[in-house]
Amino acid sequence: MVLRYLTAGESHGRALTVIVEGLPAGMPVLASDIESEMARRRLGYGRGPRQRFEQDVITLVGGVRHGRTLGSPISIEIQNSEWFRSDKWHAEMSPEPGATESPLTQPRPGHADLTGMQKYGFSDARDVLERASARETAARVAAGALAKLLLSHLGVSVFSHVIQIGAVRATGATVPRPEDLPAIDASEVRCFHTDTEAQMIAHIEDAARDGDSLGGIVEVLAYGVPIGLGSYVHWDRKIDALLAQSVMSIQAVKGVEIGDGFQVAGVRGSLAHDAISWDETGKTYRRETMKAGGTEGGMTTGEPLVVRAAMKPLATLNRPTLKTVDTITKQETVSFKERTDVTAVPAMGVVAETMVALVLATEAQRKFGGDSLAEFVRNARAFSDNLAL
Ligand code: EPS
Repeated sequence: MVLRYLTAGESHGRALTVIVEGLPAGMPVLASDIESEMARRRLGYGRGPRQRFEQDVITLVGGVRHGRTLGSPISIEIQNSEWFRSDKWHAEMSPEPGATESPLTQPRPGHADLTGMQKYGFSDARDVLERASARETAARVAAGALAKLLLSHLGVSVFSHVIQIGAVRATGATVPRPEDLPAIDASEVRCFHTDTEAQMIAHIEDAARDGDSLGGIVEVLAYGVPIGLGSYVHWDRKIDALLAQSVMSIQAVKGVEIGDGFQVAGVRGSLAHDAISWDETGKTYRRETMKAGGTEGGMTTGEPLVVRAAMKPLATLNRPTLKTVDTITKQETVSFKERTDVTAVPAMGVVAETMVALVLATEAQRKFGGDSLAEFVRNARAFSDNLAL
């Protein structure tokens, strides 16, 4: 059984839910393991007021007994603190028959609003935006926390750092390692190269002052990845394709790069590839550089995985200036105002880690199988201890 998961719930509804199926039995899990990952997603300078009160308290509804997975589907509920703070949303989001008194009819350019209304036949953009909202990523991170726990038993660490916010790009060339994660999380913009941190914060403050928003780029790194996850034999088994799809599915992500994907497109072949050498001490092959981002031919090479994600500036603006049309009057107007973040790039990094971890855990299970954690780990060890070359 490979890992699969499904999320449900709306941003201002009562709760989000996620069901994760396919984790082996016998894996230790604590609610606090999941909550601490979810707390990381709320980090980051430039987030809106909601992050100050969303608690992301979870209830493990099924699949875990006495602190260990049962091998059955794991069900997690994440209450939306917003719902319990006041009854403001109870009528607006009620599942009972009724109608809103204030439909949103000025769709935001760049958001799912207009096309979602056309596609599903809605006259209120709220019917779209409640599910299109990035609040849903809280549920993904809960699932990703389980994937990370599974991967930790293979010695795999997945983490991220911010390399660009708006026009400010981090300049450092050192690639962070898993032990650098506490320092990255301690940075207000989750930036490893802290010399650009102050500039990034000032850039966010400038945008906030103008009621505007900023995008940016994050880099996800995974160390300790087993050799041979994914395959070259079919388009839909290639690990780079699976990673690209998963990371691209994150709200507002418009670009995904594996390794130096876009940069190597501009250099000669003699300079574009990672030379192979033999490490006699570790009795293993090494790639001398990281240009391919840890994948060749749709398979992981065992080298660190590098996945970058570019996020567009959020389509919701605190001072709406984007031109749109009112869907009732068809008159020109500006998009409706919603409480919003100035930037969510640091949080998106945590979500991107999640998506990478979910792909790696799924593919590790596909390769190594096993119904119990012990069997899964034994199978993975047997493979790496008996590599043919
Ligand atoms: C979001 C808009 C904001 C963010 C929200 C995502 O919510 P609200 O409109 O209620 O202020 O805070 O993110 C979260 C709630 C979260 O937990 O990440 C959007 O439109 O995508």
